[in-house]
Amino acid sequence: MIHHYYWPTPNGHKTAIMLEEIGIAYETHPVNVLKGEQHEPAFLSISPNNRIPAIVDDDGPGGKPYSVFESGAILMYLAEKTGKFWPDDTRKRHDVLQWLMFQMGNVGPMFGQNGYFQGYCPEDVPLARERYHKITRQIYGVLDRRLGERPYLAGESYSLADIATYPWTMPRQVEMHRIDLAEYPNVARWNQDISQRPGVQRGIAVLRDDMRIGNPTRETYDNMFGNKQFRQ
Ligand SMILES: N[C@@H](CCC(=O)N[C@@H](CS)C(=O)NCC(=O)O)C(=O)O
Repeated sequence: MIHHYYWPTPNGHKTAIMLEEIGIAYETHPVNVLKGEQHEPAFLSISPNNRIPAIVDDDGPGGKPYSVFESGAILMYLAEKTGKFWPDDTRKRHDVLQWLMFQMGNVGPMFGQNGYFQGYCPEDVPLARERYHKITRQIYGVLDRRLGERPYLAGESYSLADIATYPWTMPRQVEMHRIDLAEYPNVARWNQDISQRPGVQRGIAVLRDDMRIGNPTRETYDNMFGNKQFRQ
C-alpha cells in the first residue's frame, strides 16, 4: 500500500494524477496546509521541508517501508517501481527527466513566487510582482516553443514531465498568474489534451472540494507564508 500525504494544490495534484494513472493501491492522508498540519512532527519525519506531497510505501525497496518527499522524486520512484512512464530507452528516459527537472526547477518555484506577489503578498511590491510575472511568461514561452515541435513535453508520448507541469497550467493557476493562454496556443492545445485524460480527471478530483485558499485568513497566511512557516 502507498500512503499519500496530500492536499489538493498544484504540487499535490502531480502525485495524485500519477497514482491514478498507474492504477496502484493507495490511501490518501489529507494534510491541510491551510490549517498548518504540515508542521506536525509526525509529518516532518516523512517530509523534512514540511511540504506536501509525500508518500510512504509499505512495500519499499528490500520489502521494507520507504518514504519519499519532493514531488519529482515521488513521480520517479513510482515510475521506477511500476515500470510505467519509465522508458527503457536511455535517450527517451532522459528526455523525460530533463523536462521533469525543468518543471521542478523553474515552473513550480517561479510560478509559485509569481502567484505570491500577484495574490497573497499583503502589500504590493511592483518590482517583485513584475519580475516574477516576466519570468513566468518567459517560461510559458519555452513550453510553447517545445509544444509547437512535439505533442508532449518529452516528445511523442505523455510522460512524467506532462504530469508534473499540467497542474501548474490549470485554469485557477493561469488566472492567479495573470497569464493569457491565447498567447501560448501550443500550451493551450496540450493543456486541453491532458485535461481529457481520465486519470488526470480522477487525480484532480481527490479532495478537491476541500481546497479553499481564496483570500488567506491571518492564520492561513501565518501557516503558509508567515511566522509559523519560518519557525521550523
Ligand atoms: N518542491 C516541492 C514543493 C512542495 C510545495 O511547495 N508544496 C506546497 C503546496 S503546493 C506546500 O506544501 N505548502 C505548505 C507550506 O508551504 O507550508 C515539491 O515539488 O514537492
